[in-house]
Amino acid sequence: PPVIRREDYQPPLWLVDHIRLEFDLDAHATRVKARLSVTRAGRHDRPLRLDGDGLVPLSVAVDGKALSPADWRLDDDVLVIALPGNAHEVETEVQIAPATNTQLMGLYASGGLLCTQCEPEGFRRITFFPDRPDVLSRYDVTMRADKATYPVLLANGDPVEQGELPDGRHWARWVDPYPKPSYLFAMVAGDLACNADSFTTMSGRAVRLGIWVREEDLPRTSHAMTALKNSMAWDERVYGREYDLDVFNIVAVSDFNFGAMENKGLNIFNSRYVLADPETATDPDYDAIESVVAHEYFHNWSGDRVTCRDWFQLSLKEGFTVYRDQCFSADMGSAAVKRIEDVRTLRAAQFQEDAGPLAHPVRPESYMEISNFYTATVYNKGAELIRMIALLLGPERFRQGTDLYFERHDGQAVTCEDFVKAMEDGGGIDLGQFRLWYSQAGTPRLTVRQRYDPASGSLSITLRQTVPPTPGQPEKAPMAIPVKFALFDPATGEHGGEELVVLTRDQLEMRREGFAQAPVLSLNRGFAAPVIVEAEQSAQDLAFLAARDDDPFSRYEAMQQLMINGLLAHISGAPLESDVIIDSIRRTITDPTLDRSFVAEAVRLPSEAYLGDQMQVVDPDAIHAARERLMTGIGEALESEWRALHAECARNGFSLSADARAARKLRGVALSYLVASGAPDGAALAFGQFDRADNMTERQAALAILVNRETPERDQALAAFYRRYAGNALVVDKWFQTQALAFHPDTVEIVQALAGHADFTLANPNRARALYSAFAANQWAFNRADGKGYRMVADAIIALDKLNPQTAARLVPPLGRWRRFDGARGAMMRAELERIAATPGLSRDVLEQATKSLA
Ligand code: B3K
Ligand code: ZN
Repeated sequence: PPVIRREDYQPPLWLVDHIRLEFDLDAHATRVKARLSVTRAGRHDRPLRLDGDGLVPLSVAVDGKALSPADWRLDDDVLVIALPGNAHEVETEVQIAPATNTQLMGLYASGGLLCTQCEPEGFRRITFFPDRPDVLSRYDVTMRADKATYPVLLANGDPVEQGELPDGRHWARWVDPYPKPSYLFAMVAGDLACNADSFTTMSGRAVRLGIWVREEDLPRTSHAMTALKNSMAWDERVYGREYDLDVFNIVAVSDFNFGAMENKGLNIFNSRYVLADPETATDPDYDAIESVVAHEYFHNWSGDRVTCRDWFQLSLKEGFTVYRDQCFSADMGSAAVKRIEDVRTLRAAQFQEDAGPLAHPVRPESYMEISNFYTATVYNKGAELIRMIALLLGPERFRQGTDLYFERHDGQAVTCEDFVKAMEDGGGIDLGQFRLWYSQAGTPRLTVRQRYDPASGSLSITLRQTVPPTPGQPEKAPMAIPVKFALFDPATGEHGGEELVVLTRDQLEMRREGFAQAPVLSLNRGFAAPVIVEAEQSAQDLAFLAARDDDPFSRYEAMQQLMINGLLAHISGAPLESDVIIDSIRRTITDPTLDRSFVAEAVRLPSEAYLGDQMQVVDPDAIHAARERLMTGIGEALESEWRALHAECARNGFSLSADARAARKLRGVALSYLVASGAPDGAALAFGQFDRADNMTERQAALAILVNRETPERDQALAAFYRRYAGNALVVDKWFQTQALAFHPDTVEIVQALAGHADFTLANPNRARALYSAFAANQWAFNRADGKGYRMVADAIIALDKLNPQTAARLVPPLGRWRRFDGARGAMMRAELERIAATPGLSRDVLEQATKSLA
């Protein structure tokens, strides 16, 4: 497959000012008529080229006259028409079959619905069009369909007309006044019920809001609606951005490749990011709904009104919008805990990506298949870049920068460079060197050396940065890294103020005076820069920070580092030193001033995968054994504390208040330590919580603990859970996922058996991910020494690729981590990648990921 390069970008030769679309909808045979008003851009004599993907023109007409097949040609999938003048009306007609569209790109069927997904290149599966984000058009869409099967007809923009047709059919016309790229086109037809509400914007306009779901799901939509209204108010308050159409609709569908999609005025969502009630959704599910609803809504400005010039600029909208949704969630709940969660996600997904064969810059240079670049680097590292810009500018100047960006580029398709320039011009700052964050891949490493001189009472700190080589980038220039730090006086527990320095060269030396004894350094506070810090801090200093640091992220970090150091030392042969860890945990869980949600984060052990990331060669068995051992030690030493907490955090009656949610979270952590302690009543306690819970958070937490144990309660709970929720797809996904994530020696065989379960299907992305993505994230099970885990995932990739290449390709990166493991495991992983790459008829999506992973 050809490689597309950023440097080859050429502006479009033809523009489409307006498009009229007419759909005769039918699951098996949908007719699509398109009428494009095209204009020649600049002086050239090149033909019009309209992208298609698997389309055959039934007719082609120009300015009302039918063309003979001699007057157009198909160049691969592209429809090429030579046009004499500078402006023409071009009409095409095609027929497509949504029911057999298993890729879930373009127009497809999900449940009884017909719906669309066009980003990034799905519109060309619906009609012939210059399917690139820098061609912006006004859309006028007419839908015709059987009224009984498809009573609701939705598209972008505002509804303008509707009516009845003979034969039980009806029609609706939607017009979107805002020019938009084709990737934002959307349409839904089906039997849907509506949670209708309204929002009055800051200028006093009333907007009709609708969340459209299957009738039986209607009671589960109120949380999403609240999140939507909060998002609308937040974007007005924080960014001065108001909604711009008379209606805003969200539709939930059960078959969806991604989380959700920001189509103009008609967001289409994976149902897991819409539906929630206490019985079926956990607290993290509630949070995810809030943040995805906000994310898609925020795209209305950062994405739709100002969009991307080309797909290399994807982070322009995604990094910025992730940053916006992170700040929104921080404002809605605990900012401290939100930051901890976001950093954990960044490290788990993005740092791993940056350290492997698929590493790429936030603004990539080339791709074979753009769908493979909807990555943690573009999204989450992209968000960290915006966060650093916001830090460097401060809140007021950052707002001046975003105001200028929206004002200057409204209605345009622009680049990351345009964003940075607007920040410079609006905020009054030079971001020259900072731009390297967009072009250089790899996670910078920051090493810290401290020397305290008791005679002069001074401390010298040396910061050094290195950026590791990544594919195609053997050498790196030093980055501009903002570093926030504070120096604590161990005697008073106070520091003399937080400082921000920007490291711009390889090395920076600083001297600070006036310390009667060696101060304790709290570094990269708030995780201000997305870097790996290597500071050799003593257990004593870490324990001090874990107890005293006033930056909650750094306090959490110190605790985690204490645990990591203890575990890594034990893995390399030292006895397990758990006393300091246990003392710190004791102090944390008994500190009445701390938010329980924070406490739960701080006392949880680092994941096995994160421990693996700290090792030269990941040893999954040793990591698992050491972590379990520490878990047991902490459980035993603090058994009565855990028992007390577990009882104390129980609540009568469900509430979504912050306090109730924090209690549920800490209760789950207490239960996990209690069971790990080996207390004889552990399994019974867990089963009791499972059985009596009046909410999914506690039930699921107990189930996730029980699946790790060889006890009768394990099977009892799994059976009861399945019986209770059979038929609720989102909860059945949890049932699959919890088993795939289990610490159980037979997880490979269990997952294998689940793949044969009557409820399992590769055709539904949520179900496929619940089993295989979860399993591949289970470091101990996936990397079992016999290689069966690798083979199973490779088989799944090959099978899924035939149906849905995009979702199949997302399973490849775990196998691409082969360099991180011992020779035997690495060879087996490579062999599976080679087998995948050699499969005949492989998609471009999987081919790109497999071949790059082997390199
Ligand atoms: N913009 C969509 C991405 C969908 C792409 C699918 N390959 C989701 C989001 O980031 O909001
Ligand atoms: Zn997005």
